[in-house]
Amino acid sequence: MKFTNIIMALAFMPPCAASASGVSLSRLTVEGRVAPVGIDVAVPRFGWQIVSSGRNVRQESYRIIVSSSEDNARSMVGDVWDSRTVASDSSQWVAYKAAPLQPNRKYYWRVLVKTNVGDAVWSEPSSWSTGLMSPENWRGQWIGLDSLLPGDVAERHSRMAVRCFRKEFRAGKGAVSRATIHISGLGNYAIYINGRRVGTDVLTPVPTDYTKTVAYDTYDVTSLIAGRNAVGVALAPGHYFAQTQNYQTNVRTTYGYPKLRANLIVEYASGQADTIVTDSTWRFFAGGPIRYANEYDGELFDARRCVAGWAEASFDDSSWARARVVAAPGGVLRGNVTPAMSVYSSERPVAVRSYGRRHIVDFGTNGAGRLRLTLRAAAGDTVRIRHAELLAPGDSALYVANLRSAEATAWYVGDGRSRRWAPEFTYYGFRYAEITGVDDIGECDVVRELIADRMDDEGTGFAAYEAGGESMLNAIVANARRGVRSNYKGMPVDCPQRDERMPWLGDRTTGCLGESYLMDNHSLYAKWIADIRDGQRADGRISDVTPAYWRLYNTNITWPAALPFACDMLYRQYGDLRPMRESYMSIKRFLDMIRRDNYDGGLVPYDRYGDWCVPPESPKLVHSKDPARKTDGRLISSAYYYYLCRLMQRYAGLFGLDADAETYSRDAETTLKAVNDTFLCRGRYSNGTVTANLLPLAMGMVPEGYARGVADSLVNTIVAKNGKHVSAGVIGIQWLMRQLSAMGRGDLAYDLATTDTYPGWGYMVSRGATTIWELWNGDTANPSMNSGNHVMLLGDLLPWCYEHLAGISPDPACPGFKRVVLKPDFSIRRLTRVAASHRSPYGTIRSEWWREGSAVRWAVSVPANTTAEVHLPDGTVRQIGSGDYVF
Ligand code: RAM
Repeated sequence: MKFTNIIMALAFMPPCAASASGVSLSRLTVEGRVAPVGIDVAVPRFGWQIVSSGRNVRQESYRIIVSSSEDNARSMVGDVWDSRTVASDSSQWVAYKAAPLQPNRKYYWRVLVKTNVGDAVWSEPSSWSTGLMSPENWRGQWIGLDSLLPGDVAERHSRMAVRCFRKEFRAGKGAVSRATIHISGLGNYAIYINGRRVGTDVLTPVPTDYTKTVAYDTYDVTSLIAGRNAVGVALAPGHYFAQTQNYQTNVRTTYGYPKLRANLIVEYASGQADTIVTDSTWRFFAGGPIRYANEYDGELFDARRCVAGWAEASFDDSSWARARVVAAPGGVLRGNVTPAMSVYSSERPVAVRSYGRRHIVDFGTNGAGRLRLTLRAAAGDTVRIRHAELLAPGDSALYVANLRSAEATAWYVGDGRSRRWAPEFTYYGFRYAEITGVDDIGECDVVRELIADRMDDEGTGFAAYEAGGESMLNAIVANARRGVRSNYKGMPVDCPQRDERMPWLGDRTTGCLGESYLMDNHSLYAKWIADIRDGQRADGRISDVTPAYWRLYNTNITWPAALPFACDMLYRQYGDLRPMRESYMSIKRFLDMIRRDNYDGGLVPYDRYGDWCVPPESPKLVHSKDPARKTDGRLISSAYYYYLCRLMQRYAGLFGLDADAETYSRDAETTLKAVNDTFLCRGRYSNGTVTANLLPLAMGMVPEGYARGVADSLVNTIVAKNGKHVSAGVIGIQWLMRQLSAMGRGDLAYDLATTDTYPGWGYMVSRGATTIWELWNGDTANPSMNSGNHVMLLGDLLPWCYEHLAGISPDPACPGFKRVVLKPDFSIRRLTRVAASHRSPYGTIRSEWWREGSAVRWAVSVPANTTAEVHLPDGTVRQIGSGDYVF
C-alpha cells in the first residue's frame, strides 16, 4: 500500500464519539479483539484507543463499566462492574475485577476517560460474549462413529467421506431473545441451521493437540431460529483423522475418527431457555457428496450425491443411522482462542491458456486457498483441478515435483445441474491451476479465494524509494506479506502446498516479530504459545513441530526457542505479559532439560539443524556440504542458550523471582566464557562464517576489546568473500540486518537486501517470485525440499525495515509502544524516502522521511497516551508527546 493511501485510509476512520476537546475513544477491545464472542478467559482484559489530533494528550484516569444489557450501558449503569475512577494512564490490558463472569452471556461495556485536555469522554458501548467458560457447563456428549466406513481408507493417502449429523427441535416457549451455539467438530466442521450456513469461518475449529485442548467456536444464531428447526453439521477429517495413516507412525500423529460436540442454547423473552445438545438422538449419514477431504491430496465432490434439504426441518431422515456416543478427544474445550480462518480475498485469473478441454489459469501471485467455480457438468462427467506454484518448462503444464506426494487436486463429478462450488475442507498453495473437463473457461467463472486467519492489517504499510523510483524492498515486503498470510492456518505453518504444512517452530523465532508489523498477530501467537505448552513433554522436551502432528522431540534448542521468543514478542510488541507469565515454568523446564541432557561445561553440544539452508555451493543442492559455509552447531546452540538465559534472567526479575534471576545470570556467564574460550580465536569466531561472527555480536557476547575486530571480520566476509550477498541460513538471517544497522553498516544491509543477483530476496523477485522461497536457490534446487512459499528466510528483514529504516520500535522499558523510539537509519545514501505506519495497541504510529537536497525532512505521528523519543539526523534526541510533527 502506498503511504499516501495509508494516510487517506486513516483519515476516514470514524472515531466513536468526540468531545469538545477533540478527544474520542475508539477500538474498544476485550483480550485484544473488538467485540469478540465466546471468550472463556476468567479475567478478560480491556483496551481502548484515544483519538486526538492534539499534542501531548495523556490519559489521567479511566472508569470502566460492564453492564448486563445495552440499555444499562447506554445509561451508564455498571451493574456487573463499575471500576470507579482509577487514576492511571493504562489503556491496554486492564483486567476485569468483579464477580465471576457467567457462561453464555453477552456483556456490554464502555469506558470513561479523562485526559489532560478537557472533559472526560465516554466511549460508545461495546460488547463481548462469554463461552461456556468451564467443561462442567457443557451438556450432552461427543457423538460420531469410531470406525471406518466402506470407501474410507486408512493408508498413507488417507480417504474419508464427510460425515453428516442432524437434529430437529422446536423453539416453543415464545419469542426467542437470543440463540447461541457453542460447537466443536473434529477435525473440521461446517454447520447449518434451517439450511443456512452459520458464519463465514472456514476450516473450523483451529487445530490443536486434541488430547490437551479442543478449540470450540461460538456463534450468535438468533436470526436463524424459527418455530420448527433443524441443525446440520458436516464433519471432515482435518488433522484429527490425519492426512496420512499407518505411515511413519513413529513420527506422525493421528487422533481418531471425526466427532462432534455442540450445545445450542435458545433463550426466550420469558426468561426460559432450551439447550439442544449432541447425543444419540442425532441422525448420521456419510453418503453425501464430499467423498473425501484430505489437506494434502484435496477433495472429491460428487454432485450426484447431494442430499437436498438435509439441514432443513422438513427433511425425512428415517433412512439415516443413529449417531453414536463416542469417547471424548481428551482435551479441555476452550472457547475461541483466536479468530477462525476466513476468505480474505477473492480474485479472478490474470491469464487463461486453453488446450482443448484443459485450461491453465494464472492468478499472478502465489497464495493459499481454493478455487470457486460455476460448473455445469453432465451426470457422471468429471472436472479435475490441479494446483501448482509453477509451470513446467514450456508453460503448458503444471510443475508439481515440489509438492512431493501431495496430490493437491480437487475433483468435481457432475449431476447435470449448474452449481457454484468450492472444495470446503482443504486448501491449496498455488499460483496456477489446471482445470480439465470443461469446454470453455469463460463459462465456468473461476475465482480464487485466499484463506487465512482473520487479522487486522488496516493502516499498516511500508514503502521505500531511491532516486530512480521504488526500492526493491517494496516488492520484497509485498512478497513477505503474501507469504505470511499464506502460512497462517490457525497456527503458523511452514508452507501451504506440499505434503507438509506443519507448524515448525524454528521458522517463527524472529519471524513472529517481523509479522507483527504486517498485521495484528497477537491472538494467533497467544494461541500457538498455549499449543507449545500443551505439547511439552514431562521431561521438558518440546517438539520441533507443535501441535506435534509430527512428533519431533529431541534436545535441540534453536527451534523450541520459538516459545520464549514468541512470549517476548507479545510483551514487546503488544505489552501483553500474560503469555510469558503462563509460559515461564515451561521455558524453565525446557532450559532445565537442556542443562541436564545437552550440556557440557557451559557449551550446548547438540544442535539438530545448524544454520539451516545456507546458500549451497552448487545450484542444485538443498543443503551445502561445504564445511566453510556451515557454522559449528555447538556455537549456534550455545549462543542461543546464552541468549535465553539472559532473557529468562530479565523476566525472572520482572516476576520477582530473584533466585531464578541469579541462577540464569550465573548460567549465562558460564556459557559466555565457554563460548569465548572455545570459539573466539584470532579476532573471529570459529571458522568465521557470517553466522559464527554474527551471533556473538548480536547477542552481546563479544568480550570488550574484541567487538571491533569481530565486526570487521563479519563485514569483510560479506563484502570481500560474498560480494555483498547473504551467506546465512535460517539462523544467521534472523540477526543479520539489525546487527549490520546497529554496527553503523545499514548501507551494507541495504545493498544485501536489495541486490537482484543470487543469493538474496531481490534475486527471488528478479526470478519472478511473488512469495519468499524456502531456499536461496529455490529456482534451481532439487524439488525434494523446495517450497516457493516459506517464510523462514525472511529472518529479521521486516523488523529491520520498520525499526531501522522507518525507525519505529517500542521502548523495551515501556513495551507495547506505550513509549515509542523513533530512530531511522538516515545514513543509507541510496534511500531518498521511507514511509511506514504501524498499528500499535495505542493507535497508528507513522514515520516518513525524505531528502531535500542535503537536508532530511521527517514527519511522524505519535498516538495519544504514548510518548516518543525522537532521534534526529543531527544526532540530537528529543522527547515528545502524542501528535503530528514535522522535523
Ligand atoms: C523443513 C521445513 C521447515 C523447517 C524444517 C527444519 O521440513 O522446511 O520449514 O523448519 O525443515
